[in-house]
Amino acid sequence: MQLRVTSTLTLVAAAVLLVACGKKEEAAPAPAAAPAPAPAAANVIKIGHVGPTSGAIAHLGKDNENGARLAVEELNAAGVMIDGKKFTIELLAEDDAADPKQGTAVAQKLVDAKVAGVVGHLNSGTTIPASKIYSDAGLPQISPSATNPKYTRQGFKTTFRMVADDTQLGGTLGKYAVATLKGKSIAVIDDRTAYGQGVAEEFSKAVEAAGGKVVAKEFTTDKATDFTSILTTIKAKKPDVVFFGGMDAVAGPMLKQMKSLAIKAKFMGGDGICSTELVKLGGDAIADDQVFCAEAGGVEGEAKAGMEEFKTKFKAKYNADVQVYAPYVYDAVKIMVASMVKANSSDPAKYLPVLAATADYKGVTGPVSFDEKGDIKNGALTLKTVRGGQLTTLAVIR
Ligand code: ABU
Repeated sequence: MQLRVTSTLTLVAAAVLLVACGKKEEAAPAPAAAPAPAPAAANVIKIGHVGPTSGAIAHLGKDNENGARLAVEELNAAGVMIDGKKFTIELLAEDDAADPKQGTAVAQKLVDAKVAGVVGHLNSGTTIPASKIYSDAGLPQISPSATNPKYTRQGFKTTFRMVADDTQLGGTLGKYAVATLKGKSIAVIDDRTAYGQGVAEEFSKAVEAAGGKVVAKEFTTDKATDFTSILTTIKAKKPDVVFFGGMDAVAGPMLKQMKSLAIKAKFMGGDGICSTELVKLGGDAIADDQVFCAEAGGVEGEAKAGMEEFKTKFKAKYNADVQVYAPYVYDAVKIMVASMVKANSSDPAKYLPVLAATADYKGVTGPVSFDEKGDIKNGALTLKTVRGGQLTTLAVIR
C-alpha cells in the first residue's frame, strides 16, 4: 500500500491504517462483548445538597456542605434501615455559586440523577427558582437558610425551611434599632437580591412602625466592592444606624469604607452578615458593640449543650468554626432521613407526608416542627454583636 504523508499527524494516521490493514489479513477475532453496564448501586439513597461553594460566599456554601457531610457520615456509620434492609446515604453536592441560573441548572441535574430529596439551597435567590423544579418532580426540599418568605408561600407541598423568615428577622431588627439602639434616623442599603431587598424592606417597615425614620435608602449589588458613592450620600444624612440587607462578603468591605469615611453609626444586618467571616473581613474597622446582626434560629436552655457539642465536633473534623448554618443543614439531612425511616420508604411520594408531619424533632438547632407551609414553627432569632473580635450572643428572641 502506498501512502503519501505530509505531516506528523497524517504519519500517525497512516501507521494506524497500516496496522489496521495488516490485522485485516489475519483471522477476524470474534467481536468483543459489549461492556456490561455498571450494576445499579444497591441499597443507596441519594440526597442532594446545594450551596454556593464557589464565588464570594463560598465560605458559607462550604460551611453548609460540611454540615451535610457530617450528618451523612454519622447516618452511614449508625446504619440506615428501611424495610428491613440496610441503606447507604450518598450525598450529591452541587455548587450554585449563589446564581439563580446556575441554581436551576443544578436543581435539574439533581432531579435527573434521581435524588430522593434536596437540602438547600443557601440563598433565597437560588432556592426560590429551584423550588419549582423540585416541586414539579415531587421532591422534598429543605432549605437551611433561605429566609425570603416567598419560598414557602408558592403553594408547593415540597418546600420546608429550617429557620425564621425575613418578616420575623427584619421586623425584630427594625424594632431593636429604634427601641434598644435608640436609632432615630436610619439609613438602609440592600444588595438587590431576593434576600437583601426583602429583609431591608421588612426592616424599614418595622423602623417606621416603632417611630424611627428611614432617612436614606440606597442599593448596591452582591458583587460590589466600592461603596464610596452611596456611603457619602448616607453620611450627609447623619444616620445613627446603617442597616445592610446582604451578605458578609459585601458587609466586611463596606464596614472598612465606613471607617475610612469616618461614619460612626451602628451597623446592622440580618443572618447574611452574622458569620465568623464578617469579623475577619471587617477586622479593626469593627468597634466593640458597633455591629448588630441576627442568626435566624437559636437555642436556649438545655438545647444549648447539643449545639455546643455539634460545634466542637465540626471544628475537630473540618478545622474550622461554624459560619452560620452548618448545624441547620446537619439537622435537615437527619430529619429527611428520619422521615424515610419512619415512612419505611425513600420514595419521595411516601416519605413527604411524614416529613411534613415532623413534630418536635430534637435537633442540634433545637426542636423542629413544620407548619402547614413547611416553615419552622416557633422559630427563634439569635441577636449578636461583635465584641473583642468575637461574635457575641446578646439574646435569643422568639
Ligand atoms: N438568609 C440569609 C442568606 C440566605 C438567603 O439568601 O436568604
